[in-house]
Amino acid sequence: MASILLLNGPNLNLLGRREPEVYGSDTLADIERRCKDEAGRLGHQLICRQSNSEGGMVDWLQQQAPSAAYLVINPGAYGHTSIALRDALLGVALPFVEVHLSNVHAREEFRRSSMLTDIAVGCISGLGAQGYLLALQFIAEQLRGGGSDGP
Ligand code: CA2
Repeated sequence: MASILLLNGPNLNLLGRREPEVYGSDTLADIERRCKDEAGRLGHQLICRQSNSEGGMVDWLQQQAPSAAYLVINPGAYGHTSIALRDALLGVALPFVEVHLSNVHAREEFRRSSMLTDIAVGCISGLGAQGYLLALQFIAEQLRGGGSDGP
């Protein structure tokens, strides 16, 4: 059994309460519960965190990464802007999958650029909350010893 981290960034605590047409109607608690269930079904432990602050995300990654095998991160808007988050991910050297609920390529131009995608193992965007579950299934396959569809 491995520990997998799930980190959600700024404003994702508002999920389910506003903009359901963009981000779906699940709350963050709903998503975290489904992800924990899925991780358990796959034989792993999932540790969840949401932070509205860049420093809070960096601190949590530095604390948790040494005992974790993989990370799923929805960096929220910091994915488009944060060199600090990029540096933290490079610094902890934890493989990660970047998830976005919405299709960032079908929205405003500024959402198309990412500070993280080129250092991620992969990125899922636009599949709603299912994106987190697909990321966990991919990670479980990687932890099992490779998988045929991975890098
Ligand atoms: O699609 C995603 O998951 C995003 O990471 C969400 C971020 C956005 O800045 C990224 O470009 C794409 C925004 C999260 C805001 O979440 C809210 C949820 C409900 C109501 C208002 C905001």
